[in-house]
Amino acid sequence: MYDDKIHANEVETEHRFGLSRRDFLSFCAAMAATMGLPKGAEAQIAQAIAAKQRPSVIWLHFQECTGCTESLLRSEHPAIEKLILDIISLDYHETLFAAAGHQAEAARKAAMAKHKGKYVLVVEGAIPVKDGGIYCKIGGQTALDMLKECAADAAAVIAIGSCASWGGMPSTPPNPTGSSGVGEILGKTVVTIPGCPPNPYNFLSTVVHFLTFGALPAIDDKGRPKFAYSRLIHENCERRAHFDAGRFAMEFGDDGHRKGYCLYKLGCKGPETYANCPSILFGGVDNGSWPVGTGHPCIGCTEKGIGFTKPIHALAELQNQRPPVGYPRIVEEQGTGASLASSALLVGVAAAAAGAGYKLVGNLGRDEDEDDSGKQG
Ligand code: FSX
Ligand code: SF4
Ligand code: F3S
Repeated sequence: MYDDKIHANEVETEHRFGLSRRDFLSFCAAMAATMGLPKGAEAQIAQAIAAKQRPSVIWLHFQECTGCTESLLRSEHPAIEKLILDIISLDYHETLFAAAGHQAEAARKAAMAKHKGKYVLVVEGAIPVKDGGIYCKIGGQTALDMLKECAADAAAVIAIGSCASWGGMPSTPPNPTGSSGVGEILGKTVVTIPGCPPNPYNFLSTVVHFLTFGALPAIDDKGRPKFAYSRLIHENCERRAHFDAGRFAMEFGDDGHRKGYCLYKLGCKGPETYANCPSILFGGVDNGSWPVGTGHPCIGCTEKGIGFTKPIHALAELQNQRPPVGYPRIVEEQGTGASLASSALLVGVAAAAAGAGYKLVGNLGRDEDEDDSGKQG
């Protein structure tokens, strides 16, 4: 239950976050739902945030486009400035820092010394390792050295974005600078939040989990939080009914594309990509969207070996490809091998998803007068 102590702090909390108590609790409930936590966890989250134990965060930027930070700046629940000022203590961030040059580097070193063993290190961008790492330097120091230095005394390391997770876009073959992910350089498992850009709610949820439980969330064998990366895009896609029925867009802008047909024949990698994009959307669950929702095939940006790596075939080749049989069934979880196909279980899964606040989207583009015989695969 909502704790008395927090209740007493209600006015202060409203003041701190610029949120009403109701909105603050809604935010906590949304975080709990995103992480798939049991009922009651929202109260723990509210307590942890209200207790003002702000973890020190040092945020490094290497080879990247700053899209990770940009996507975080577009999060709404709460807005980034609330996150920065009230949930974490952002002690070093090159993009958002007013300080520059020696002043900024001094702030980083001071934060590292003051919070030794306790700070959270967030890394955005890949790290070039070729030729001693000379292809990315900050303040005269290679990214490689800076990463190792900052990771040595961190309580936890989070790699945000596909670049930091496994090399991402800068590692696109032939990868001339040897762009690599944080985990492979440090030689240990770090929490990765891949995506180009990653969904800001997955990052927020990971930080809130650390704040609430003093530990990072359960991860898969690629370091990704299971709460966000256990399901295939293909499982929750609003175009899935069209895939199953063999209705495909064959060209951008054609009749099938306008009707919201499946994008598989335009190169969609949703059937082999694990992420929660269709469930939590970008820009907010209420009015947000996601790549496939806007008509662009998923390029598999969360998956090493798919995003920025697998060749995008010529359209003619894609149009002729036949959906392979044997894709994991719709309620199969990553790595479990479980196959739960009965309709009763499907109904249960849908109900659970709805209970968790996930938006279940319907059969997009199915107009009354729609011609089902349209483009067929
Ligand atoms: Fe950019 Fe981040 Fe892509 Fe990389 O996101 S959105 S290139 S994952 O490191 O800034
Ligand atoms: Fe699957 Fe992509 Fe088609 Fe959606 S658009 S049903 S993810 S292949
Ligand atoms: Fe990336 Fe595909 Fe989601 S391209 S953002 S994993 S829909």
